[in-house]
Amino acid sequence: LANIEILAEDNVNVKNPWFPRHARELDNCNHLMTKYEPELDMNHPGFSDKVYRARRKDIANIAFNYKFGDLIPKIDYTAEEVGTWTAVFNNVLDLMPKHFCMEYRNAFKMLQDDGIFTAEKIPQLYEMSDFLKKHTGFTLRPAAGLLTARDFLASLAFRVFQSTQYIRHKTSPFHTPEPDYIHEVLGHMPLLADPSFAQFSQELGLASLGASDEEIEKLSTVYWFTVEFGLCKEHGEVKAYGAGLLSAYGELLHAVSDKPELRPFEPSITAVQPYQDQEYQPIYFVAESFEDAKDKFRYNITTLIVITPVTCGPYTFGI
Ligand code: TIH
Ligand code: FE2
Repeated sequence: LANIEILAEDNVNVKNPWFPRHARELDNCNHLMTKYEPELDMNHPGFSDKVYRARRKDIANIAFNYKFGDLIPKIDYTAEEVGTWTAVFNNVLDLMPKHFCMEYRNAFKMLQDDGIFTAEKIPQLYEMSDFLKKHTGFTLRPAAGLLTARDFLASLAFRVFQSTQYIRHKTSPFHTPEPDYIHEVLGHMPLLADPSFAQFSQELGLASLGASDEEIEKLSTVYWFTVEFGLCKEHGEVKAYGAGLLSAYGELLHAVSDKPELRPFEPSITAVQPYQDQEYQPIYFVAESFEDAKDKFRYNITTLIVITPVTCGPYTFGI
């Protein structure tokens, strides 16, 4: 843990903050938020499970030692971890036809056809990274836990998605308070193979480079209500595309019930909507489509934040 600096959550108003200019500089974008770790949160399902906590530490060490360009190490998942995967995977198979958006269903099928997605084994991070690289150029790198919004968003600018590798505690397969590998693989990764979605994700990331903490807060709120908990329309029906819904069936069923309030996705409104992560969302934003969400974001972003014109790696962004 020695090489990890923990940032205070209220580290606000930094002027001209440093930001990465190349994917290799993401080696410095590994600051963790500690709020849900099993060590610290008494409500965490793994709080009193010593074996679970030790396993989490071992897996986190892979991320702490990882450097840009390294091969992603293989993890031998235990039978217990695979059991948790199987339970969530089978749930996704049940819910997907009716409730998950078409882009997700298409990518899921490709992953099944490639033999990467099966109920019996947890795909390795490097397999998922190779798959995404072929489709949209996204690559994956191991993260030790929940990263600060600034670091997480910065990686998206380079089409890099930082992924945890540990598995949620076996006592709560259908909902975890923090991201885990099942959430990353079944929630996020299929959509990162979709070109429009990948582009939208990258543009959120590019907008974050050089942003103030206040601006980062707006961008991470947009991220929260789209990439994590977004709904979209499909032939007049409302479908889920947010990863926090796709990997957690309790919240998915809540989102598509008549309980929550649904509002149209509108970046300037969405970006300032307060949210919480303790309970199911009371409000969701509905996009017309990914193309529409991407265009709305692109054309309204300058009303939300002052864009730092950047040329970083192969990408240029600005006005
Ligand atoms: N609640 C999600 C799940 O159980 O898969 C994980 C998270 C999504 C967003 C924050 S934590
Ligand atoms: Fe997530």
